[in-house]
Amino acid sequence: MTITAQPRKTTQLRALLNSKQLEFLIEAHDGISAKIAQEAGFKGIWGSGLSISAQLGVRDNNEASWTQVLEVVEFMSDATSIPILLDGDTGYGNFNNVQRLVKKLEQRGVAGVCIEDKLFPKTNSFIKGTAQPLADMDEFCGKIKAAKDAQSDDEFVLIARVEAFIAGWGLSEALRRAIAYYDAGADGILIHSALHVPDQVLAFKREWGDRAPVVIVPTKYYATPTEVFRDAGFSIAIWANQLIRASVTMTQKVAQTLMLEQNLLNVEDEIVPVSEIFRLQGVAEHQEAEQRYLPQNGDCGSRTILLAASRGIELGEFTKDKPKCMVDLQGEPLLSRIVDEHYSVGIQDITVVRGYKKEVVNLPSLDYVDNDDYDTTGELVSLSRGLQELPQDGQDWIISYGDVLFKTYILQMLLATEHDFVVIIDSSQHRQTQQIRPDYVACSLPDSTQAFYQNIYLHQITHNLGDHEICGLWTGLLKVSPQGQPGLKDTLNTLLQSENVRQQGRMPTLINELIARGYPVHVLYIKGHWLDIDQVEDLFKAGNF
Ligand code: SPV
Ligand code: MG
Repeated sequence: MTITAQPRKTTQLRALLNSKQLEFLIEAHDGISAKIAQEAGFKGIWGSGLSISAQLGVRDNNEASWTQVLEVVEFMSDATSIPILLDGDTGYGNFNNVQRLVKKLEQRGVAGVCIEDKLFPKTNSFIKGTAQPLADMDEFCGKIKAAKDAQSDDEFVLIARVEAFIAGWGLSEALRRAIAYYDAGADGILIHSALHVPDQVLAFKREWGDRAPVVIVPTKYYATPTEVFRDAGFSIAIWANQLIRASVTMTQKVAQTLMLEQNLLNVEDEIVPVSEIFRLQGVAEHQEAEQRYLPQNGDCGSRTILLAASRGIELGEFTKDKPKCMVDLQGEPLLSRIVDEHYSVGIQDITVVRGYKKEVVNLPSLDYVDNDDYDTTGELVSLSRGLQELPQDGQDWIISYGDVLFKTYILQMLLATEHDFVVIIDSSQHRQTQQIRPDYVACSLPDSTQAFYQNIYLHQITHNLGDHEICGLWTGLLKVSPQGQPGLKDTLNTLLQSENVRQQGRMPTLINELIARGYPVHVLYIKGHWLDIDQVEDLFKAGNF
């Protein structure tokens, strides 16, 4: 496959200028409007002096300094791959200033500049145009020569803008000047007119012929069919201020609505979502770059799914208006403590499955999935909802509950394992647990110093074990590797075909079924250092945990 490099921006602009068909430039005034112009399909951008000054909140009278304009146009250039023709006003000074301008524009990737034959500081052509003196023609020719001599890229474009009609002069003065500017080296002529009809620019073009490309700005004679410009043989038509006007229209409308209504409802559907701003800013590209360039030890490559849909009725009044995961632990919600534990071991992606009083489960930077049937379904339905939303991004899944706290070393141990299914078992918990149906486990080997060096497999999780069979209590933590994830999903989906499982199915049912299907589930033993918030007194324990 051959990769064709895009032509230089200067080459692109020159091609537009010399194209046999009518081409269009659209005004842009900042990075985002430039990007939008490019995405709309325009082949080039007009860096409008009017629009850039307007977006800076100043008049089009050279109130913004030329370096301030340069800064803006640099952002526009960086945001796009199409060429920009900068409206360089009168060149911001004499021949010397024009030379410096051209050099700086080339450095910033701007493909061309248009300079007009008025005096610095200029005024916009549509404000008392006839009161504006024109530049001395010979002095302006000197500027054109200076600009052409300053460019280091042969393709850099210099357009000379003739303001004779604007200043009240007739066709012969316009032609006299255009010829002089062309002879001085201009690559094209912009002939400007403030009439509501295109008569002046058409008359000019008839007399001018095809000596050099002619550019027009039909702001005032906007009603003219574009065919007229095509037939007349103009090179480029510039839509010179429509994007700033469009943004002012919407900005005024939204600001006024919000002022009046003090509510976002009536504007939300009228404006782009924040995600569109992110897209235009290139957030996706940045995220990819982070993967490539940032040390990955910050993000351990695991995602946690926290099952937190149930109320936690055992906590009585504490969970009247919030679910258990949001109960207060010394001034912060339980969920916040759990999230901090996960962050501290480098788990940055956390999905919380909400249900009861979901609206108050709203900590920032977490992904949320809702099980609105939390009242009539069990935790396996919540898990299934959560898993449906997860990207297939090669991360391990840590599945846990939204009401269990762990010392961080336990999470670290779990992250360090490489098996497909791993559970954390507390071997210090035997008959003393207060749970009604405790999740006791039978394993291939009870905890001991030897067990530390061996692969230990889970046989079963059930409350129904004889004393001698119990190797400990399942803590609620399960890790599933990317290789194990399809098996987990498949097993879960099969189980959920049973109405009984949908209503009451718990995680142990799923883990037991994985074992029954032949998936090895590895055991990591711990002794304490975790806390399941089941009763009111646990809240006090958790405060000191
Ligand atoms: C601009 O867009 O700044 C122009 C065109 O120079 S006009 O406003 O018509 O003068
Ligand atoms: Mg201008």
